[in-house]
Amino acid sequence: KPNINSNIAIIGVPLDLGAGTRGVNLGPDAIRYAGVEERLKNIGYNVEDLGDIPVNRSQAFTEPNSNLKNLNVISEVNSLLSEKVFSVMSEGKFPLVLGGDHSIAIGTISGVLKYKKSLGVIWFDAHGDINTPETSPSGNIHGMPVAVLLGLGDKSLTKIVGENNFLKKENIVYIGSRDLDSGERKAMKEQGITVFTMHEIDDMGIKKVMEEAIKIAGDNTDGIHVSFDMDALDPSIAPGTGTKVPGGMNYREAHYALELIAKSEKLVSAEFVEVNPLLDNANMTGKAAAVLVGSLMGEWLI
Ligand code: EXY
Ligand code: MN
Ligand code: MN
Ligand code: MN
Repeated sequence: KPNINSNIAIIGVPLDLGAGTRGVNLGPDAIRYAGVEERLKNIGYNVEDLGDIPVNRSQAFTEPNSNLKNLNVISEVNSLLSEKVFSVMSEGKFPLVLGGDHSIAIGTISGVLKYKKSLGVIWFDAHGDINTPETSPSGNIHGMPVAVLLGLGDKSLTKIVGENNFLKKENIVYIGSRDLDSGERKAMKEQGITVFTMHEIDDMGIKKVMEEAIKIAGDNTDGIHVSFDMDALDPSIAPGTGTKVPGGMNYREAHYALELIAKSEKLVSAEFVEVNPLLDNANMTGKAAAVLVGSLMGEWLI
């Protein structure tokens, strides 16, 4: 095993209200049924599954034309998740969060930030997820978590992170981007965030990209969090996700990228999101997530 905390706590977040397409709430069980826990136990981790964060759907879809759809339920779920992640880390465990739509990164990462003040984040995604309610073309909050973590956007979301607790823009790095909105490009430029799009992966190769990404997220920080949106992968290997974009990372690029993070020995927490079994083919995407977790946690080491 690489030098990663050997006690893992799995937290499921069956939330799809941040997405425009239904069904990603079934993602945590899809990853569980793909055998993620057994995989980790086989390589020597102690794993406990803490079950799911409750999602109260009775208040959902009351404001379909809002530019912050389902804000109330999403804030509530993320507050609970943030507290859960913080308490898991305080108990000396590694939080492995299974989504759910990507809005749950607000809860996961804010929880980690309460424990590791200076955190680096590697964000694998076809998208930027850095819209604000003003720039969002959809009002879907899964397109906004990075903005919230940097302190931008609606108060009821940024307050979950906390005034003095925001992620630092120099500590986040994107991998696999290929579908950015114009407001997102502007925000990324203004903030000076490092973005390795698919072009850079083609150009530099995934090894070089990851070496730089691990430097940005890992040097002078208290550790690295991996936020892995399954739509970073090419849709041919991960069809079960709601916002597919052609031309994504191939199988070995994704695995090798996560293996290099394992090797860095800086990993402190992770989340895998946007698995939608309703759009999938025999749980291909849930299985892909479970196997990627293995690579991130050092399953490839002999
Ligand atoms: N950028 C688009 C929006 O904000 O609506 C699409 C966002 C998709 C977000 C997916 C989960 O990464
Ligand atoms: Mn995303
Ligand atoms: Mn995405
Ligand atoms: Mn986007």
